[in-house]
Amino acid sequence: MTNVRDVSRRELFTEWLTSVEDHHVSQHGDVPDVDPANWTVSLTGDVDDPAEITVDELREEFPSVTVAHTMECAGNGRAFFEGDTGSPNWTVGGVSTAFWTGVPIREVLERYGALDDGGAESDGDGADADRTDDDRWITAVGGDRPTDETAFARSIPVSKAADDCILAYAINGNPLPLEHGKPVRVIVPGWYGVNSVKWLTELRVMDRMVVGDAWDDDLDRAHWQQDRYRIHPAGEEPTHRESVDTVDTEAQLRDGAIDHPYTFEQLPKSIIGYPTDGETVAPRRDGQVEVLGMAWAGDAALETVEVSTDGGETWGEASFLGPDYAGAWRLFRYLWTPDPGDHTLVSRAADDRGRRQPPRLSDPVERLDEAGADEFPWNRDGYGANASLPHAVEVSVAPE
Ligand SMILES: Nc1nc2c(c(=O)[nH]1)N[C@H]1C(S)=C(S)[C@@H](COP(=O)(O)O)O[C@H]1N2
Ligand SMILES: [Mo]
Repeated sequence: MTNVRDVSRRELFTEWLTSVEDHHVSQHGDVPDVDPANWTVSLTGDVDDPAEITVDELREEFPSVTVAHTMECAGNGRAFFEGDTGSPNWTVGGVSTAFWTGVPIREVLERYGALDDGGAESDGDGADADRTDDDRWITAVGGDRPTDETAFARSIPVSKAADDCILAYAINGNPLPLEHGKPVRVIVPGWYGVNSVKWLTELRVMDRMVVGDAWDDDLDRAHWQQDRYRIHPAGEEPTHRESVDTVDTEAQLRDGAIDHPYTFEQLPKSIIGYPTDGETVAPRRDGQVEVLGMAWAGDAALETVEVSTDGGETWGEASFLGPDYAGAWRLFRYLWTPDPGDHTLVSRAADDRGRRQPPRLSDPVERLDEAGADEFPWNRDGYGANASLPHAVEVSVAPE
């Protein structure tokens, strides 16, 4: 079961900041009972000084920063795939942008001796000699009320955690509401929402991502890392891995670099907010219509957004307006001088790594590499649906 707030209103893609009320909500189990005064985050695993940190300590004894983060659920857009690819059946409602305030994870790791110096000689223990923060992982565990034998946990590389991730206790300047992870959650800027663990109870520093038996109880903490949120066909169970060479979701897919890619970094994507689907618009006095939307590209920088007003035949470049924060979407604008009648508007984003939204989603495939070069592969749980054409809007232009 998944509990969601799906706010599939196209108009929201003209507003850079999402209000807390309009921010999508997603979790797989039940929201826990939370008593902030007695909540602690334990720091365990490969650290010099394991610790139990209270929420007051996080707020009062560590510096705080505010980061802008466009959080997209990996399943956003899965409604556009053929056939059943799981729930919630998002069209565009699973992406939002907010300011999150909290403690840089780097500060916590440094204070308790959990960061490495990049592989310098260690004193004797050979296993650690070549250890760097790129091949160590940090596993965040959520305090979700248990509904089965799984616990919600996600692993990210220590290098990413120490770079820009935070333990957030506020959203848009106010304390976290229960559904967004009260009293404290992880925020992983530029990565799919699943990595941003809510109701954080433990951070464990490990030499691999979570695979199974690192804890001595019977809860399965590997499920949400290894079995779900993987890009794979139907009828195939993802292989559990201890590590990956790249966290770029598209690079994992390319040429089958990694079996069953993980949904870490967000793929480039854009969504038109004005005009909305089915709308009839009247051009301004100068004959133009201002097409507006939002575009994002995970950890990469957006390079261009193009807009087509003929269903993807020809394209023109949009300009960017407004706020520009790493890890957050950008408002784009395209000035269009239309003829009266019906038009299909499409947008596509490209980033500075050369990644660009493909035009189509593939039909169901038995192997990911059966998808065409201009298609994002169908996958069982419907992740990563960033193709441009399915997100088109049909617009009528009124006669003058
Ligand atoms: N503890 C916990 N954290 C979680 C989840 C969950 O089920 N349990 N769901 C994840 C998913 S799939 C998403 S998309 C984001 C959504 O965060 P939000 O509800 O604040 O928008 O939370 C993530 N963090
Ligand atoms: Mo999600």
